[in-house]
Amino acid sequence: MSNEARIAETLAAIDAASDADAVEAIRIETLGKQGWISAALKSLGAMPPEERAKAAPAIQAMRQQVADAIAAKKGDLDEAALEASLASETLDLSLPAPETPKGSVHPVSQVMDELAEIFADMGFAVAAGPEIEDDWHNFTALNMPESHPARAMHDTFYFPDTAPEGGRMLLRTHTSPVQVRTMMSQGAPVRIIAPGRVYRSDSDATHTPMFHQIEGLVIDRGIHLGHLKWTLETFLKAFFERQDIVLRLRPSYFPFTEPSVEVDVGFALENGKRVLGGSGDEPGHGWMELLGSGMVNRRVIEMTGLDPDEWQGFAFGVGVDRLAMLKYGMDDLRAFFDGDVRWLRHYGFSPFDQPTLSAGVGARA
Ligand code: 2NL
Repeated sequence: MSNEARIAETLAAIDAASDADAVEAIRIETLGKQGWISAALKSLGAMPPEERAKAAPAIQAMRQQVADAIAAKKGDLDEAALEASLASETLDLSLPAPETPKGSVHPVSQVMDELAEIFADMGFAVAAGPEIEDDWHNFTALNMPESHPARAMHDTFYFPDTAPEGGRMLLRTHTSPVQVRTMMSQGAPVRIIAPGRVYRSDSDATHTPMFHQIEGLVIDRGIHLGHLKWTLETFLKAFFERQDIVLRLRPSYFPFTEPSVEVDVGFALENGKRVLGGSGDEPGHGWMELLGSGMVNRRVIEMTGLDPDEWQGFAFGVGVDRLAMLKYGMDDLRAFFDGDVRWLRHYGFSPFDQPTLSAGVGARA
């Protein structure tokens, strides 16, 4: 068969090929290592120069013709395959996408965020400080000297080492040392809340060795009990999202405040459950102890380097875990720190549900 006839046959076969495999088989027969066009090209090498110059253009042209035809056919087949899949496959955009796993916010974090939001609106900054403290900042500066009986009440976790200045190191038993540090470093006036972890060697159904506290401190000129009462009332109404919260202030004792005031809130019993709101003196109502507070003891103001005749203040402390339990109806404190994700799924809050005063400070279910 002449080369021309073979080429015509090859081009017809390429044209007739129905898939990529058939085209590939033709390529191997012609342009592959053992292909007949490759062999013809190789045979040029054995020819004398004049003969090669005469024969080469026709063979090169054959090679080019076949290569072009194969490339064109492959392009056609690819395009046809794409058309076919576009025609047969469908993408259902109405199907819901697989859900992205979302984390949730721990109730303690949720309540701390709510408190920060409420107090920010009253001009309070959030202060933080070390959880490993020294004796002086945790006790002495708060009017609890070495021998003070109130130190024993705190069930303190002590470290074996002592601070460079000689005081013992401990896990803070309250966040008050944060306030002491703030008064000393920034001076007066002060308007802060100090939320955080605190530690006491205590463990039963209502006490965990680590718990969360938030303390508030205002130091300014002419601060009196009225400011304390208004601040706590405004805070509790915003936090519990009820305007009918009624407070009862009772005399109490803390070494760091004088006078000291225990604050109770009125509640009603509804179906055996305590619901905050209304006076505790109404029939069927009661008072529940909620937090401790008072006017900052002048000895504390003095020890932080301020003049107690110029600066006065109030302070309060409240358990964050307890606030969370009251607001969101959790009944077991220990579950807060078990790390059981089933509990978190039940009580955890959406990270996208940020507390704001305008949209409501409480988490929506
Ligand atoms: C409670 C009582 C309280 C304070 C904390 C405080 C802090 C400074 C000065 C004076 Cl720097 N007082 N804090 C005052 C009164 C009570 O906490 O029962 N907390 C759960």
